[in-house]
Amino acid sequence: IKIERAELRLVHLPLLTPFVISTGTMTHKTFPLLVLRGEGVDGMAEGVMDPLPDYLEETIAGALDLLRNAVLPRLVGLRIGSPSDIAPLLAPWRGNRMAKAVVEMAVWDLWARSLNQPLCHLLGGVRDRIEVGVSLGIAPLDVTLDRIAEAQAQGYRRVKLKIKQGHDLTLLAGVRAEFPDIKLTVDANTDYTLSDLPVLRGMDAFDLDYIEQPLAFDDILDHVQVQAALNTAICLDESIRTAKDARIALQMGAARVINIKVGRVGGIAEARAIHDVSAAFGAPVWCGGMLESGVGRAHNIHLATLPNFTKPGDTSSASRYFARDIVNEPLEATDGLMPVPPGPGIGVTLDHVALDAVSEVIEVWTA
Ligand code: OSB
Ligand code: MG
Repeated sequence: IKIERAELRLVHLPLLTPFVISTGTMTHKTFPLLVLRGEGVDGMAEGVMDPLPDYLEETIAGALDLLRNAVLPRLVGLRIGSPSDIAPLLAPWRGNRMAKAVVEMAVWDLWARSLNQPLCHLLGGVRDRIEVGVSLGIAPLDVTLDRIAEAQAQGYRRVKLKIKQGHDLTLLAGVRAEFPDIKLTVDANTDYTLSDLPVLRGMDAFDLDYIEQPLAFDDILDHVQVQAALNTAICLDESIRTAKDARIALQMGAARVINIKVGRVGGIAEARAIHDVSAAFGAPVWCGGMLESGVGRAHNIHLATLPNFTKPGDTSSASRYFARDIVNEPLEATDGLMPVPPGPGIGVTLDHVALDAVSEVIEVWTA
């Protein structure tokens, strides 16, 4: 397929509820959206980098610069036989995996649509709906208890609580007093250090399925010490950018579970490689989220149909995040199961009226 046109937009979508994690508060989801066209079909993807580098190093400004100046001018006009054909365009540039993922994922969607195949079929997915839970931001105990009760009533398969220093063991005791049996996890988004080992060890008392990313975003080695000191499994998110990172982390015992976010690791090829190396180590993976719009959400759902995604992911109903999404298809879970949107590619189409109201076109390239 020949890539005939690329349109890069910046989308600014208000969140229904501010999302609070240890590193800060999000009130809007701002992201670059890339739409590629070829042979009469559109392929699309969104970026998961933030306005400021508070989750990982990449920023929206940096990503737009790389895409506009280095990648997209060379992508448009290219004829590809499969998504791996764009690798030479991305390989020269160091890091910037979130920016690269936007391009790679849009090419996969375009390719799948040109073949009239759902993306999950081309990936080797093994299910047509995925198990999902909710990720609950930092809030007082009473608010958290109400949110858990609501998630339980809606059938979500696990609850992940955001924690930070000083908002951890007491919160967990309060939650376990009300909900002794729910599948529960916590995510520290890097807020602890090795000197907090006693607090982390205290979490063993709460029957957590795993503790996500307790230490620094660029650490693997110190997590080995945490994992060795705890009964609870450690899950790595920020620390894992590549299949090599995953291999080293699992080999050294830094974690027993991996959170795969396709937008974090540079795209579908790297996400599959992380999935495969984790399976080889007998380590389950699950699909994380970055509060994506329907475009990124649909990509996540398709990826999570791969066989080793055996723990519930973060891809909950779009209506939990946004009053109005930018895609036409509702992405809603029932009984904790999110159906794969059917149809070619990622299975969703842009709602252009909704999109125009919340976005600006940054640049368009044509062959
Ligand atoms: O660490 O998983 C994370 C959101 C923004 C930044 C980091 C994270 C998250 C989430 C939200 O946990 C998951 C979701 O509901 O999309
Ligand atoms: Mg996380």
